[in-house]
Amino acid sequence: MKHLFIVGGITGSMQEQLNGTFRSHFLKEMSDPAAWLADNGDSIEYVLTNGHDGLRPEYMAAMSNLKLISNYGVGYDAIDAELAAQRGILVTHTPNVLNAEVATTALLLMLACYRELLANDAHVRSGKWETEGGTPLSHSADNRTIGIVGLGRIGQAIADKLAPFNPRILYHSRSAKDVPYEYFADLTAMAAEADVLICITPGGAGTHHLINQEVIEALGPQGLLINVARGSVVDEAAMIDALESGKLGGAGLDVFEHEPRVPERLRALPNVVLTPHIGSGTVETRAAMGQLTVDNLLQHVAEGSVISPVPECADLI
Ligand code: NAP
Ligand code: 8YV
Repeated sequence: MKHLFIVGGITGSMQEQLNGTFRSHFLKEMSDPAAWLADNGDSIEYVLTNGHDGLRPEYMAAMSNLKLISNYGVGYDAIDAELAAQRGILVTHTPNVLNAEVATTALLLMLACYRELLANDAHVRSGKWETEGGTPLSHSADNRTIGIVGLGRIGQAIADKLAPFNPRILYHSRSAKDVPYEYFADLTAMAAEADVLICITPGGAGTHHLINQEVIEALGPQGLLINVARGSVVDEAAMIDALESGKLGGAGLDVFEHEPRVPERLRALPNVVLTPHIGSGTVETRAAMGQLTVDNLLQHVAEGSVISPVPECADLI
């Protein structure tokens, strides 16, 4: 049996599939993880974690024989993949199987903002429709200029899913792609041109506060900011200031800088729609992600290879 260190929770189906090959050690069941790792760290060859928790550097350091970190999620900014690669440790993640779901979440937030879904729902529930009449007209989501920040796997799925809304699609990423959309190397210029910005880059140092005050104010009083990437990509304080002062029209947010803590000022705003990091959070998509997470582990034990390594580890294969 191989020893598997599990950070966070896993589904029953994942556990069942792991049982024949691994002896699982759950971080959440350890009263003193540092002491446990001091005694047992050398036996751990495999880690299963997720995009929220990653793997703390001191835990990784305590696992001298670690071979593979399998991440239940596509974003792995909470794992130091470069350090892992230097140590010869493979990191795998779950690309592609969640593209459509996260794209749906981005559209859900955009549509809820434009069509004032929350205010309209609250109006009916309160009984005011009967006593006071209908609500003010909302705004159309059709025929908008939409700037996608990060036109990767999910960004492309968002563009595809937007098609029936007849958008003009702009995009910003580190390099231009062979796609029929307008590329903007300058994010502020794209924000000035767009009605909506949809953020779907990775998190981490490279994108920290990419959406800053200048970008937010360029998006403007009628503009809508949708963030399904990572909370760190947006300067949350600057965004809240702009939402409060009317310099930014509205926001649909699935991720937050210090989640699950969401500032009271943000929670109090009427011009935002907030969801608790549910981008990929359906039974169907989490099952597909869980399967790929497990398959990476099982294939490595059986054949020494993996299905979906992160780019930093490409040379290790
Ligand atoms: P991907 O295929 O690697 O695409 C990432 C895109 O971001 C690429 O277009 C890349 O541009 C761009 N990018 C990276 N660094 C950038 C920078 N500094 N400035 C501008 N653009 C930059 O990744 P993906 O599979 O689409 O996933 C994207 C991210 O979505 C994940 O890493 C995760 O953080 C987030 N996510 C969130 C949820 C959720 O539940 N809310 C679910 C899944 C994923 P280049 O191609 O030019 O390098
Ligand atoms: C998950 C995500 O919430 O894949 C990602 O990067 O952010 C989401 O799909 C998370 O990683 C699951 O643990």
